[in-house]
Amino acid sequence: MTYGTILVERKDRTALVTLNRPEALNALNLQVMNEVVAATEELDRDPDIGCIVLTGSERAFAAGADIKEMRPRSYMDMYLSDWFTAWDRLGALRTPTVAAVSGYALGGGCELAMLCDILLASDTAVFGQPEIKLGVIPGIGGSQRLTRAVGKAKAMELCLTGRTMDAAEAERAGLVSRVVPAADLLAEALSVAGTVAGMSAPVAMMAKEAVNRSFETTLAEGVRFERRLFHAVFAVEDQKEGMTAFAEKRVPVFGHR
Ligand code: CO8
Repeated sequence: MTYGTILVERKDRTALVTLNRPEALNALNLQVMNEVVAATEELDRDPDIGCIVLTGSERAFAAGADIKEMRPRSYMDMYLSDWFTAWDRLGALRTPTVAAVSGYALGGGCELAMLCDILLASDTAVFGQPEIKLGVIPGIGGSQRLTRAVGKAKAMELCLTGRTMDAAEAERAGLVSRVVPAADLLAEALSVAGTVAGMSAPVAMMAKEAVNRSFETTLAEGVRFERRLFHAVFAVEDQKEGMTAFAEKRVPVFGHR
């Protein structure tokens, strides 16, 4: 399938989805949303894909939702179309995802990065929720996910003043897992994705599900959920393979369902 605003490439068990609207710094319009969701859901259904990397350009991961597209909309347009609700489906993918962020990740761009499971940043990355400067607020989960990621103090300041964070501050605050030089970002993201894709696919899905559950529930319920999943991995052949390979001092070969 070909798309107008994204590029999709596959390499071994990983897939790379690149936002490709350079003229608008990858601003997220409806077409981008529909294409990213369609492409990633197709990849999610593909048993040969074990991890998906989402990236933009060196200048911009995404400079936010498309302001020009939103500007004339009425309340009824937004409410009745449930504007941007499809982005939730990206967060619901079962295949692990990696955001490789270089340059601007503002507004919806920051929210898009936070919808991914692992967030790697280049040293040029800039994060923020500057919607307030446009007279609006975050609308793809930014007020919730940023607060969970960096805490109330910083999230409140970013959402109320529109101030942005550079990569070093984002790493200190816990928003990103690592910062790498811009020239190495994609290779590093694909390497991380390759590592994840080399694990047992069902077990990686369970690990992802368990970590994500921590955002939704109490500690006691989350630990209980984790324990039930932990018990469940003993029904996956890859558990035998992983532990047998350790005992036999060899590299495990996963892929047993
Ligand atoms: N939307 C539309 N077009 C954009 C956007 C955007 N978010 N960002 C940049 N562009 C366009 C510019 O208009 C410009 O186009 P043109 O050449 O036709 O004028 C082109 O991209 C290049 O941009 P600049 O010339 O502005 O480049 P600079 O290097 O001077 O500045 C910035 C880069 C600082 C990133 C600047 O472009 C900027 O401030 N962009 C807007 C950032 C922003 O406010 N993002 C938040 C948007 S609102 C949002 O994301 C809400 C999400 C929730 C919605 C949910 C609804 C339910």
